[in-house]
Amino acid sequence: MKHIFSAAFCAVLASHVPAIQAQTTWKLATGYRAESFHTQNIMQFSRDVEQATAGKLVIQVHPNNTLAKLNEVSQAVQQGKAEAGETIMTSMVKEIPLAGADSIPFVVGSYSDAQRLWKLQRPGIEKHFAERGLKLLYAVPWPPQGLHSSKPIRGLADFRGTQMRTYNSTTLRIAEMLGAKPVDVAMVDVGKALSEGRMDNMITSALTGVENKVWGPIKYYYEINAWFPKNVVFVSNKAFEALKPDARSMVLKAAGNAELRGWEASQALATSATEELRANGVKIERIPQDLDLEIKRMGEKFSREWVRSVGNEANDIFVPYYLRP
Ligand code: PCA
Repeated sequence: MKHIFSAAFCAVLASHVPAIQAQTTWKLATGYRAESFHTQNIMQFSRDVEQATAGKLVIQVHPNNTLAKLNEVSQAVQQGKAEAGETIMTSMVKEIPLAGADSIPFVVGSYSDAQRLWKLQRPGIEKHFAERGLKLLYAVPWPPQGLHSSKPIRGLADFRGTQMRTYNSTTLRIAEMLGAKPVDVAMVDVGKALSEGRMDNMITSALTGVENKVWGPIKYYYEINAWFPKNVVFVSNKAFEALKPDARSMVLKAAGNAELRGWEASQALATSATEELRANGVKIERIPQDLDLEIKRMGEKFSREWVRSVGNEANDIFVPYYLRP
């Protein structure tokens, strides 16, 4: 009886072979670790898509710069090396200056500000992505960017000549403004760079500090809430358009859910990561008021430079951003 059942089962399977052959696989490249909350969210997105499409669309996640380096992910997708990808949006500022709105210091001070900015920025970003053959799926912010340092920071002079870790052209410009020596270190190499004495300080989230176990070399963390950079997940238009319409809408629905889930996770981690730094002996301090004013002034200078270089598109998002409560 068991035998007959399995024979029948095999016959059913065999009759489904054409459907199995119609399976599509997308490779998704990211420069962040598999354990990162962004990557975990992508993996959930991939499972949701697989389930919704009954296995017809499989998204294979290639984390940790294995398929393409973080700053090259968008080119890799444009060139067809991967169908989909995730990168930090500011890694695309050279091609898409509007993406730089994500790391202008002291414009966005909370998750609700970050939501407002994203709503205003999204149509322009979608347009620029489309011009490059990319379809934007969703974006999720990192927790707010704070200052990690091996030495206490009491004034601007404490940055001068220090080795400041940078992760994109904006953090590079900020290091220059502070008179520090910029050192480009990928997120996944921060722990190594610290133990080798290649960096003294960095502006990034408390979470990135936790994920790289920076305690030891890093002794101070200042919650300056400088900006909320977003990671963006996208697919090549060609791969997206090759799907049947129902699968396309399933992908977009799963992407919408991934965006909501990601923003919630980011916000929860913003608090827990700072507490974890503290529990591991990092001193959580406030920067002195006059230094706070000075770096805010520097932020304004940076914004002016940015608005001037981007032009109308920058005004299109910042005028309504500042006018609406
Ligand atoms: N972590 C990433 C980008 C922003 C963040 O919080 C990094 O440090 O590279």
